[in-house]
Amino acid sequence: MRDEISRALFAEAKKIIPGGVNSPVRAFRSVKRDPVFIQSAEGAYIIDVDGNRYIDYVGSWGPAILGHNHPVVLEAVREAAGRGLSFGAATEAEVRMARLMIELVPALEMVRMVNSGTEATMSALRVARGFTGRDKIIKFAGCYHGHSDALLVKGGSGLLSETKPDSAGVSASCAQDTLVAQYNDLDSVSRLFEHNKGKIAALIVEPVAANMGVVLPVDGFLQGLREICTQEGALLVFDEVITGFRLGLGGAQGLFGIKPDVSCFGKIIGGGMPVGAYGGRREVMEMVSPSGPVYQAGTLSGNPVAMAAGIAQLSFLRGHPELYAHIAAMGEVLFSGLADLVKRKSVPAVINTIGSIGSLFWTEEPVFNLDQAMKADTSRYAEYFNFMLERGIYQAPAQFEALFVSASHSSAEIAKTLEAAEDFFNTLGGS
Ligand code: HOZ
Repeated sequence: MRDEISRALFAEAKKIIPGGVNSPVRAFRSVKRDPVFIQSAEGAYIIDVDGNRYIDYVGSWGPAILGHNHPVVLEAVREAAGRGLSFGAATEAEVRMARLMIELVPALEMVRMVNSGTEATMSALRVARGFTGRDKIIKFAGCYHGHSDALLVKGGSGLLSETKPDSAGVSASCAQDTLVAQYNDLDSVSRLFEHNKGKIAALIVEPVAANMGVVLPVDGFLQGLREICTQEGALLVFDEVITGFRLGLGGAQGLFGIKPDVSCFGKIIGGGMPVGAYGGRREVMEMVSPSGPVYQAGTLSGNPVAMAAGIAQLSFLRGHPELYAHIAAMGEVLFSGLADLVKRKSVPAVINTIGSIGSLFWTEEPVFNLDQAMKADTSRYAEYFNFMLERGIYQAPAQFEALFVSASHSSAEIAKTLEAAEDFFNTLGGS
């Protein structure tokens, strides 16, 4: 695999961009090699600046659910861009987008567009505090909700490749109201509520965790959270930045039949453009300025080109519900194929999957929370990643991330991926 141009770009980037990248996981540090720089993408493939072509299981970390550069999304972007890139004023597209999301997600009565998942979760919690008049929030170890100060406590994603899952630069006062529970452990949640009676504004959760690798909620976990929050007068906030419009049009909340008070979205709803959104019960959302006293604003919020991309992608998904069956079927072939291989080759790994997302953890024990995820052998993941990359398979460059299958992946790509994985497993000297 050629990588001269990527290497040269990285050398230059490191001089002028912190770590050479604009988001830490992209630096490939945890897979112990320099990153490849991407030049273009089409369907299920991405192509780097050295001309290497890979089957892509990152999909821009989720947005590319239809595959890269889907013609419908691309055309909508071109058309909107022709009419102006940004107005900083209200547009019809924002109304259409809000209407579309409200029609598709039953728990949404009102929605506010922002520019990223980080903004969505940060704003959702501010609203929860404004609504309840309480300060504290609960999050789960290993769940990642973007990089706002109060949420960079025991975070997932890139933080798990750092020395500790917290960030420098977050003041003690910002973090003191963030309480941390164990994923899939309702007792740990109840204890926090007991010790902080009447003080907890909201509990935020990834209904399927996908930033410590994919970790599924055990039976009754999400329902239990719903009940505790209702009982304690706290808002239940679902971070559906990854699962929204991926696990079906209704997201994880539709799949598991839970109605959160507030939901956060990003990634897919922007069709590849920077978009986030938060929404929920009318009485809660009416707290947001200028309806109510909770301030939140943005020059590029509801940007017309971004709205066009999001509307095109969501409308296409709504018009083609069979796509969900297709991506879930492709996910099933991939992840059950990997699970079969793991068993057949006696490889020390477990597969966690739901629909079109999944993770292979290099550990033999089941993974239901961060402690179990952290037992994974990250050096083995690095070897696996590098082997697969050489074979033209682009996976998440870190153990604690998800793999994403898109509507553009076909059996041919999955078969090639499984073949490469089998060859890697053979190098491990199993049966
Ligand atoms: N936080 C993303 C993974 N969960 C990575 C974002 C990026 O590097 O683009």
